Amino acid sequence: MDKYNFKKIEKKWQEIWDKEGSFYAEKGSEKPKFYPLVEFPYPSGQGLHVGHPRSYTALDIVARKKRLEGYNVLYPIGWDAFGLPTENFAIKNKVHPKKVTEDNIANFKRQLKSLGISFDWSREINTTDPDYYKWTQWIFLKLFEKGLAYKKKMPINWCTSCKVGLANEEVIGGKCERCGSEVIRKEKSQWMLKITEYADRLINDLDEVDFIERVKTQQINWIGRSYGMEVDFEFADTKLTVFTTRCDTIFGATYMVLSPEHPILDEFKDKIKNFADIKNYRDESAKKSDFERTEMVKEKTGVKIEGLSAINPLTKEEIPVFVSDYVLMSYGTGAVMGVPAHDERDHDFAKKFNLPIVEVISGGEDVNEKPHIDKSDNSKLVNSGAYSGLTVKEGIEKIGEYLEKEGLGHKKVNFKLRDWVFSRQRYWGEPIPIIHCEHCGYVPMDESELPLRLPEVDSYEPTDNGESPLSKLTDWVETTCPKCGAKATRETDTMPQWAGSSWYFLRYTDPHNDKAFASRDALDYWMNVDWYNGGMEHTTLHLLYSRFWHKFLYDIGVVNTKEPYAKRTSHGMILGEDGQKMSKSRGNVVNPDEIVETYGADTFRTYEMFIGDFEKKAPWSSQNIKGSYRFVERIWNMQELVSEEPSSKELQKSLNRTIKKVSEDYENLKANTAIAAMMAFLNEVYDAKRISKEDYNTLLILANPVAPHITEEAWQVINGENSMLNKAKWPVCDEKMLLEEEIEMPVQINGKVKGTVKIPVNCTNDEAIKKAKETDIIKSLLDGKQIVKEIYVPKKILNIVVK
Ligand code: ANZ
Ligand code: ZN
Repeated sequence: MDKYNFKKIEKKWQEIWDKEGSFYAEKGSEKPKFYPLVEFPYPSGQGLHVGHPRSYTALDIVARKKRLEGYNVLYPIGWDAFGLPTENFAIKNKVHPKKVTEDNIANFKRQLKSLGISFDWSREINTTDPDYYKWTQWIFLKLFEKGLAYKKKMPINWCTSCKVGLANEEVIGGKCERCGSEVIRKEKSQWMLKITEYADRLINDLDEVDFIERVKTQQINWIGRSYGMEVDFEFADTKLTVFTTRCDTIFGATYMVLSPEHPILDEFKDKIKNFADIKNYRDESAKKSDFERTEMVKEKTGVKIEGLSAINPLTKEEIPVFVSDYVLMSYGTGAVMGVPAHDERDHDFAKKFNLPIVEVISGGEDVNEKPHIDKSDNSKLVNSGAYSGLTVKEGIEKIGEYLEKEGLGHKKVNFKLRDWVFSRQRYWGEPIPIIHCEHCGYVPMDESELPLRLPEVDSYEPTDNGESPLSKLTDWVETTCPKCGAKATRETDTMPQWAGSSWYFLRYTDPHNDKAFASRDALDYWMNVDWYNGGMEHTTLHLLYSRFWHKFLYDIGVVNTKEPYAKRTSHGMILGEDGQKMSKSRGNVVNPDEIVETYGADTFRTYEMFIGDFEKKAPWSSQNIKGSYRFVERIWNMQELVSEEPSSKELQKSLNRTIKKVSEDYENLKANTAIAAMMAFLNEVYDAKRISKEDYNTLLILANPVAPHITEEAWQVINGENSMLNKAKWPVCDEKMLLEEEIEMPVQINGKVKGTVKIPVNCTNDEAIKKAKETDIIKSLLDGKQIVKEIYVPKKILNIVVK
């Protein structure tokens, strides 16, 4: 037997799989399909991170198993390649982003191939390829046609360093998600996508899919559906409408607060005595992000409006009106009623401005000290006229009815979710196929003109005025109106990085189609994605955006499923040896290339799976990876024990048990315990010093999804040059044999273990007790004693109480 030589073996099999197209999904197949999907990577300059293969290997295991079970499997990969890091690198190093992207992709591809993941490389896609983004643009035109893409001047999150507008999702803790710089508010005309129109369905349809609970919860919270009321307060000679989820507390509304951007302020600027102060305050708040205005500050600020006040619609009392930045213009109506006794923020504000705090919900402590937030039935309305004594729930209902009857308010559902800012003032993105004409407004390009190619430019630096670098290309910008033929200009903003990934799973089903983004046949056969694994950080961005696009495509009748993904799981992060997130600055980054070089891909894959529970984060250990190497090596060395004789009965049973365990665990993302079971089986084989050829083959198949190269090679050594494991059949566990199995059960006398007895797993209680009493030790100990009681926990333990 040759010594285990992973370098030779891995190279050999990767070439064979490539040459034979062993993992290409079949076209026009009669087989049942299985479509697993991993988030396609952004080809960054850093190359593959050891975190990537955790997800890729986990689904590779399922993909490989399903193929051997007779499924037609589509396990695709591609490149999500537009975006800022590439553009920033290009600017800094004066290389074209296209070149940077090509180089990075080549490196990623080499790395992925070196891991032997069974991707269907014939379906590789690249979001920056005009043949691909043609369809991204096409979908945009459809959105535009249906009124779901619109342009709006609005305050956006502006990164002072990247000089680019960011979606709310890209602002983390008031800072730019990419560069960590401060994010301010800036007015800019932006393309927007009406994802809010889908808010309800994006929540409701979660019932139809098998997503892990924390993904569902995060999406629901992000969309943030609130049932409440809009209520009118008299203000000057007009109405001021607030949004409240707690109309039961109106009797406790002792003041009102407007967002600094509220338009009514300008409307009444002549009547507001201190309008200059308010304007100053507004300018100050404009510098803050929503996060700073709401989440970060405990200390409230604000300005009281002098000269105008409001009337509480139920108490009819006159109440002061303030302007404060804890109220956001982008939520509800941009105005709130202040109920300091029962709302934390209002309480802080009332304390700061010395406003009356009136308790209207009983059951708490002194509301002057602390707001009483409880909404359970223990809390009852007080100081609320005829409504006093009602529970909160009843109060909301009854006061709501009254307000509706009097025309003072109406029910309203609000969402935290905002429309999606779909413009970027950057170069490296999909051009937006819209032309602006002075006479016709925004005019879509004709579909037949797509793709609208990204023009070549000499410099991709963002302009100082915040316009896209494309705006400098006069020749490209100036065009004619498709509608009236007049002189017109092209849109110079590009799409955000999330565009290409919002539909890529559809393209994989038919990636070379130039008539449609995918043929209807291919979509009907392959969709939905059966299983999608990806990072938790994508739950509120990519996962939500792509569900939105898919639903839109469903609505216009070009896909036939409401949801794109039947199942969603998520992997934990792999940390550095020090338990910290891997990063260049910490110097704790593990390079996959080095691991493959030292131990081989099979060991790397095994270790990535064996590192811990899939959903949990786990620190890398350069010590523990040696254990994985040993496991792989022992599978190889076992060739020496292969014999023409059958394996012992014990070993056969044990293998049968292993088949069951491994098959189940693989499908439940528990490759770690599957590997542990195989390790235990290896020990038994080495103890027995012999395994039949047939059983060794079975072991090779079981281990193949985790360690595909070595198992293929060993298979060929055992079964001959022309035999290939990837054409074998997945073993099925013999349930009958499982029933024949015995378990060893401890037997106690008066609570002390005196011995054990082997009982068949499927025996009855009586049989088990009888068998226990017949074993030599127990029999002799029972001799001459009187049995008082037998306490039997089936198959776990038997306690015989004697006198
Ligand atoms: C009175 C009240 C009394 C409120 C009380 C809460 C508790 P969710 O559940 O997140 O939808 N609100 C409304 N519009 C706002 C805005 N633009 N900026 C900041 N806060 C705003 O929260 C709804 C509640 O948030 C509303 O109900 C309102 O305060 C506040 F004991 O009205 B409430
Ligand atoms: Zn025109």
